[in-house]
Amino acid sequence: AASAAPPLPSPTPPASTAQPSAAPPPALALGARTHASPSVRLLARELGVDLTKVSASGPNGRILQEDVNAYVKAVMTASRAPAAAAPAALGGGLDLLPWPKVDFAKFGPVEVKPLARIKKISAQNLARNWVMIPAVTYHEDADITDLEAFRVAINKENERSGLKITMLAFLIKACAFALKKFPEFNSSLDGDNLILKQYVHIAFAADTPHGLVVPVIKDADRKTVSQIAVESGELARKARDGKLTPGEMSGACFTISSLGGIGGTYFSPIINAPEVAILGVNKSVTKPVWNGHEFAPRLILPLSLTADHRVIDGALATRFNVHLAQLLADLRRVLL
Ligand code: CAO
Repeated sequence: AASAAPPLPSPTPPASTAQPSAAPPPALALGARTHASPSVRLLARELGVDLTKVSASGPNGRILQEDVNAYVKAVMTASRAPAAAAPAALGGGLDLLPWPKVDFAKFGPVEVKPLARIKKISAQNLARNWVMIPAVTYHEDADITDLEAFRVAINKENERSGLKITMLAFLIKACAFALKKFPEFNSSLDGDNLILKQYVHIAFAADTPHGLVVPVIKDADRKTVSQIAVESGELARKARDGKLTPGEMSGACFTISSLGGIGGTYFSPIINAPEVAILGVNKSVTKPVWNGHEFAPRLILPLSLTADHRVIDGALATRFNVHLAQLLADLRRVLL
């Protein structure tokens, strides 16, 4: 299940409120470019600092010399802290074996291809989220027969205007509604506190030639499905062109990772910390469903919800899933 994850690639803009205070400052959001003067770049090179991991405090996101110094200081502090706080021998550390070093060329020809910058940042976020979040994935099927018929009819009506409503837009709207009903899903852990957000910003994973990025639809609860369709289309286009700004990739409360245009049945997306849940969606298929008298063909959308068990237990997660499936089965429920 982990293999398909990523969502979220957690291309998580890493500003996690749950990070220990000794941790290095948050890195740049995915897609951001580093701005720094030649002297600061030289200093970073001398100290072996990767500028993409340094928080900028200068104008227009420029990285200053003191930012590099602060980063180095934080790394040094963090590297001492865990040893003192949680010695591996006491079970607090992961105490993992080193990564296997294999000379693959001994077994046949190979090609070495450096990871793209987005993939490198995603990898670090994913690894942290994978080991730090006790996550469980819950599956549900939503009957979207009527919703898809409605979507097709509306798109036909709007053919001339060019407005195309996607299933993703309906999913974002339904999730926004469900997040308001289940506020724990719209929260973040901050130490012993749960931060409940009174805004509903929903991110969606967008596949691009450079890697996965996660643009955010702000205030999705206050937008119409048409507005969400237009905005998500524009954000996905910007993502593909590598033009998303850090602001367009930050502030998310919840993420949707839709593989519906590709296929699949179910998967286990990785939560994008400091969010507490993520919804994975695969391709809808027509299945025979017993209606009490006979098997009827229904269009079924597979949902995979991964939730942080520290905040959301199995009963709550299943209630959320059932509610979401009911909304998608009959979106008139959002009017109630
Ligand atoms: N079931 C069946 N068909 C679906 C579907 C679903 N759940 N979701 C989309 N489709 C269809 C669409 O209707 C569209 O068909 P038409 O061209 O006939 O209208 C086709 O699949 C392509 O859709 P799409 O995926 O390009 O568009 P979208 O609006 O649904 O999604 C976006 C936009 C940005 C989410 C998508 O382009 C993308 O990048 N998806 C990948 C995300 C990803 O990689 N997630 C995994 C992260 S974990 O590693």
